[in-house]
Parts: sequence; structure tokens; C-alpha cells
Amino acid sequence: MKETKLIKEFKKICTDGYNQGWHERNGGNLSYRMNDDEVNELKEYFNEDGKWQDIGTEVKDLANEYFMVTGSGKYFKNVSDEFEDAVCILKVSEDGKQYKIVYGLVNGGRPTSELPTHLMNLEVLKQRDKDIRIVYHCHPVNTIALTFVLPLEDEIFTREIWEMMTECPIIFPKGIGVINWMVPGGREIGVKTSEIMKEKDVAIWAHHGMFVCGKNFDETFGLMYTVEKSAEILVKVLSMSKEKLNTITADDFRKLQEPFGVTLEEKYLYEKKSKKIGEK
Ligand code: 2HA
Ligand code: ZN
Repeated sequence: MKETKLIKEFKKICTDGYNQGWHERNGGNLSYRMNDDEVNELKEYFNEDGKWQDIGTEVKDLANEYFMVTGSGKYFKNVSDEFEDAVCILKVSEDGKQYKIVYGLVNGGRPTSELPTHLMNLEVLKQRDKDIRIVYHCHPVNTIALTFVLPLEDEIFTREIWEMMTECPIIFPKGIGVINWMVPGGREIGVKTSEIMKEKDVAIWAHHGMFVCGKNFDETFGLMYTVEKSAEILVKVLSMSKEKLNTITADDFRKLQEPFGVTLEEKYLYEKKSKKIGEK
């Protein structure tokens, strides 16, 4: 396989994520909706004779498109060195209900167990903005830790994470969606996640991990890194005190909007009656 820009970047985000400690064992998964040029560049390596298999959901708006996806049970640690074993390119069928592998997973196996979530997310993201092509899932320590102590509400999670670093609301102005613990790997959790991705770039699965989306790999990784870094600050603050003495206020956030060209929803900018972290 020739080392195209896409393959280089796909490998790099896997290695970078692994080096952050976000991908224990086979944790995490990554998908990319390929554009026509990227497909044409690699087409000579495709085998279109594969068997059609059920996705487990329907993604009509992704019909006939090609996706680069990590494999189920594969380790992010190995993606760079064992690309053809750990990753596949798949094509979605005309009716949006099936896929076939056209490249990769040379030693057998299946695409990520979270394929329904990835494809349902990529479908709503394409409808939102056709340039959003990446969905990235990992298991970052601090973000997961917070799901044990903060109320699992979008408003509270977003506000508490935003407060930890001034640039957060500029980087993810639509906030964070949080989902209560659910069984991973199926359609149901995919439906819930794609509801969030209709407008937000960040979804947290309680006691499991995080999903982010993006237009390119730097932006996608940078978003994951930003949320997780803020979560780390919050974990440190919480371990010193259950209350904040000083913080960024709702009015401070409002002042960021004009100079940085972002609109922040008022639901995140509630007036706090409590100094306690996680309380309104
Ligand atoms: O093991 O992260 O959510 C892969 C996963 C499943
Ligand atoms: Zn996971």
C-alpha cells in the first residue's frame, strides 16, 4: 500500500492517542469518510469481491461511500506498524444497511465494534457540514473520572469543563453532550451519540470514554486533547477543594463571544448559586 497523506495522518493520530494513554489494550476506535481523490489514490489496492455484511443500522446518506476504520480488537499501539492488519477500508452499500471490506484486516476480523455509532455519527455530521469526515473515540482518564462525580447533565459538564480553560468555549462553543452508562457496541448507543453530534462536536459516554469529530486529524486530536486537558485541571482542582474560590463567570464567558466570533448558548451560562463544583 502506498503511504498517502491520509494513511500517514491516520497512523499518526493512532500513535499520538496511544502515547497519551488513551488506548489501553484495544480501547478506542477511529473512522474517516474518504473523499473521491483519496479513494482514487488507493483504488488499485481495493478488492471489491468481499461479502456484504450487516452494519446493524441504516445510514442511507452514506450509500456507496468508502471509510477507513480501525478493526475490532486491534490495538492503536500497532496501527502504525501493522496497518494492513489493524485497519480496513470498507464500502457502504447502496441501501445503507450493509458494508463490505475492500482493503485491510488481512488476518481476518471485523471493523470496530462501534461501527454503528461511527457511521451514524458520520451520517449526521455529513448532513451538518460535508467537510466533517472524522470520528474519534478513546478512553481518556480524567474525562472518565469526572463522570463518577459530576451530574451527568450536558449543562453542568460543559460549564465545569469550560471554566477550567479560557479557550474551551472558543474551541467547542456548542458544548458537550453526556450519555448515561449504556451497553457499548450497538445501535442504541449510536442513536444517542448521533443525536448529540447533530450539533455538538463532543460526546462523553459515562464511565467509558469520549467521542469527538473533526474536519482534519489535527483539529480532531486537538479537540480531544483540549477537553481531556480541561478535565485534568478539574480533577486537580477537585482533589484540592470541592469549591472554587475564583473562576470564570457567566458574564466573563459572554464577553468572549464578540472578540472570538462565537455564540454561546445561555443554557450553559446559568448564574451559579453554589461555589461547589458540579452544583448549579
Ligand atoms: O474496545 O473502545 O468502545 C474498543 C472500544 C469500544
Ligand atoms: Zn470504548
